[in-house]
Amino acid sequence: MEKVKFKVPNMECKSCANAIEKKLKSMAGVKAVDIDIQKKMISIQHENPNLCQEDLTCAVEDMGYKVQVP
Ligand SMILES: [Cu+2]
Repeated sequence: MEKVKFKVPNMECKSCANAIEKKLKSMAGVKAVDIDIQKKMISIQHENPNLCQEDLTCAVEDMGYKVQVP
């Protein structure tokens, strides 16, 4: 299982988080998406060897959010 973690500074509320979670969970191999709105952190667990961190961050950026990779 691969773990990917990044920050989305302009994710402000529950509906943003829900939309992002739904999008990420629709991607192949994504098993779990954990979002901390207070810390604006997203943790993803997936088991798709072809899925790289950029695929995940780009999907979030395409929705109009900014992404910071620690
Ligand atoms: Cu929002």
